[in-house]
Amino acid sequence: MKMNALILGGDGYLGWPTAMHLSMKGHQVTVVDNYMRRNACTELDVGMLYPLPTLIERAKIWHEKTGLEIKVVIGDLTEPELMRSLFNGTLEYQWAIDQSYSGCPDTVFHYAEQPSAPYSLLNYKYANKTLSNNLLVTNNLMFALKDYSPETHVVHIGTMGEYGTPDIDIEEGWLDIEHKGRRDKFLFPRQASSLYHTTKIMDTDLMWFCVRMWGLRITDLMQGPVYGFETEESKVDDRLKTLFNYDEIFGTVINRFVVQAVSGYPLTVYGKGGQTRGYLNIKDTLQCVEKAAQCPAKAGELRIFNQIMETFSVNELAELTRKTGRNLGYEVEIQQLENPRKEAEEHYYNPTYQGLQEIGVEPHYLTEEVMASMFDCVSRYKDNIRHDVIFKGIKWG
Ligand code: USQ
Repeated sequence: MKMNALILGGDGYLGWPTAMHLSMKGHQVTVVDNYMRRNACTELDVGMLYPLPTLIERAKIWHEKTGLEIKVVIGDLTEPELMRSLFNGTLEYQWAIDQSYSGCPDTVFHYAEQPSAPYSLLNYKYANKTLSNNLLVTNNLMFALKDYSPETHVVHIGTMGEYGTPDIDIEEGWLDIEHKGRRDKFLFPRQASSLYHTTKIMDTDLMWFCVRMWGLRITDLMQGPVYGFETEESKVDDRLKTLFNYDEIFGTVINRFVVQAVSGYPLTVYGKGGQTRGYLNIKDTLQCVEKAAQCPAKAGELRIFNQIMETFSVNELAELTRKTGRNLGYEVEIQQLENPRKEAEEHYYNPTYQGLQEIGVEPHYLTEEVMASMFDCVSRYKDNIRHDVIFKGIKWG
């Protein structure tokens, strides 16, 4: 069934690849973004691996190469009227072949959030930006749905970091509890280790309230750190590759390690390196959101999946990077830095993550071959790599 898909945060690391992926599958796609991420990268001078065309330029390139249309709206979704215009048809597209309103979306992919834990703890101003952006966008979305389109299914990107690292197995979102002889089901206990992750907990609570009050249908995907940047659709034209950060603020650990290895910077293992997380290839993010959209949550359901494919400790990732690099002729060193974050460095970690595979997701795993292809891609941009942005030691405390 063809979707009318609205992607909030369509310029981001995951939003743009999702837009191309759904467009290629024949779905109608509209993207909205205010360039928050790009502007933050410019403001904080973090650098990117390669320059990026604007969202409008990317939509034009996509159209030239495939004949397909991704409609573009540039604007700030913390403005309630902009959010509402997407559902009541009063919006203006900044770029579209056909300027007529696509109609009320049947699926919203909600990525429009400040995604970095270090950014959220730079100082109180960035903390405020993270809180206000993430919560206002979600709240504006909830009210727009209630008022115009309660049947629309929302696929929201949450984070595994909502759960923290408890000393018990992590379930998929919910936990059955027996207390003094009675049983009930609750959201799995959550305890984030950054302010950014805390906004995601607040998102979940907000969405759960709106599901209970207004019968909305929402899938919340608890995603782990994502790696990679090439997808099937980015092969259409090199300029369509997603943005790629390797700096301390916006880069995620696997992407950072590959860049560090290619450029001769010792791998930055924080603390003891026993921190274990669930990881996934960017190609699997696309599969997960698509499969979740194809079998939507029911009205009045907050459905939660843990969106990871395998777990690694930081030390295991560093070792894999060193091994892959050495086999490709790079001299890769590992350094243990004093951990700038407040997090457990040795801990129990046993999350459940069957749900997405049960609805048809087929995992790509992080093998040496997969990592070697990342080395290959990153090495093409070796001259752009800036060592000064790799580690500044943004502290939690
Ligand atoms: N780490 C290092 N060295 C580095 C960078 C990171 O040892 O150079 C460690 C961190 O201390 C942490 C782990 O690697 O223990 C993962 O760090 P990360 O920066 O890759 O990921 P994180 O800050 O947790 O956030 C990322 C995304 C975020 C997403 C989250 C999923 O930026 O949007 O929600 O991954 S999760 O980690 O499961 O919460």
